[in-house]
Amino acid sequence: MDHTVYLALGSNMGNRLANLKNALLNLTPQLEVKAKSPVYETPPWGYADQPPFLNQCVMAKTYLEPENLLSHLKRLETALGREPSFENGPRLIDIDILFYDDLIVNTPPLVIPHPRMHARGFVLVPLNDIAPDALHPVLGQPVGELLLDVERVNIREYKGR
Ligand code: PH2
Ligand code: MG
Ligand code: MG
Repeated sequence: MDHTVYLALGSNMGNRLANLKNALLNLTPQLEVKAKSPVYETPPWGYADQPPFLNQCVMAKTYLEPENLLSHLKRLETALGREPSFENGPRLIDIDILFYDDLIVNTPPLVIPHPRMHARGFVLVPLNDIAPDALHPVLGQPVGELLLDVERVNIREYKGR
């Protein structure tokens, strides 16, 4: 478990909270989750005509190399019931790699840090709860500083129903 990774989870279909919980439970044994942010309800970004998302970030340790981590996460998304959608469209579960140590990778489909994370409140708000000082290896700024520049209207901690 010698690598530190930050992941972003999102769901806006079905039982959203259960989808996030199931995803976390199924990260093991390849990953050990060390910190979890609160869950936030967030307005859909990129394509407005869809239900609100629940979003959460976690820090985990893993022995998987980046390519194998990506395959593990994609396999898990499918196992949890995710079906193909369109770009920014509704999804049962999305698990994105934000940071992998301080590595920079640009070999699509693997792009680390996540290419749009620094502009998205639904990522930075929960990430800031667990890692305000984590440095974005491309931009050289800590998460807490990136957060100052993003829209965070209607991003609220989700208390469930
Ligand atoms: N994910 C997207 C597109 N838009 N909006 C919110 N609020 N949360 C998401 O996780 C999200 C999104 C594509 O992955
Ligand atoms: Mg994704
Ligand atoms: Mg995503």
